[in-house]
Amino acid sequence: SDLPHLHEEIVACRACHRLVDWREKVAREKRRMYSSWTYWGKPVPGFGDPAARIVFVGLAPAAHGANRTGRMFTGDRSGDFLFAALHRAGLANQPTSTSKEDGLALKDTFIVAPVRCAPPDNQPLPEEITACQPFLDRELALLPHTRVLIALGAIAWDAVLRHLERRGLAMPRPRPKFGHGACATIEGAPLLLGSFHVSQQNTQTGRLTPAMFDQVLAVAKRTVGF
Ligand code: DU
Ligand code: SF4
Repeated sequence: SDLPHLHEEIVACRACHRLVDWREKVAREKRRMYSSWTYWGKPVPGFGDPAARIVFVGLAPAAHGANRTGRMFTGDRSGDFLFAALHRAGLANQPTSTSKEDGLALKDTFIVAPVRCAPPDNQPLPEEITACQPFLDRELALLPHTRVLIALGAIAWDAVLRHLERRGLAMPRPRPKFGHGACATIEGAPLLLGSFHVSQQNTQTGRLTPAMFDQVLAVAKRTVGF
């Protein structure tokens, strides 16, 4: 299969009943400021440059962000932080991301997530992460130029490690531990970098600053020679 076919399959998925109910309820009820929008209300496929060497792994769509716009990190505060940083780094052609039709293009960069449907309280259940893992595995397998994986948060980090194990790679012992700035070299795998997630909870409290995020991007760019 190729990326467009995988994306069609992802968008049609209804496997997790709790998440299907939630994503569709949010899409029906909307937020007042987005009342003129027809919410996406479906699973969100990956986005970016199919030849990317740098691949971000997020968490899950935000209820009024990607669940509204249909594109990863598009239309919410997390995306404001992320795309501004990608633009500073030369990895995006513009610093903002508001809708699928806004002209945004990523360069050498792709964004995926371990969970494709918006979860209540931004918290997927373990069985939902498990149910969605095959989409992550398949999408990462369709990005053959990947040289750096950047996990945004511990859930992404763990999903990437599971993905690499499923690919048959030997996991170092002890198992690489997530942290901001963590770096795991696994034989036969892209370099794995950890960053705190770009959520408001981190960026508005100073737990994750633009400078801290730029540092991770700098390591990624240096690794691929961008
Ligand atoms: O159909 P397409 O031109 O391959 O692009 C589909 C979609 O992917 C478009 O919305 C921009 C994005 N994209 C990107 O961000 N970076 C690329 O290098 C190529 C495509
Ligand atoms: Fe399907 Fe993943 Fe959404 Fe669950 S989270 S319904 S597996 S797309």
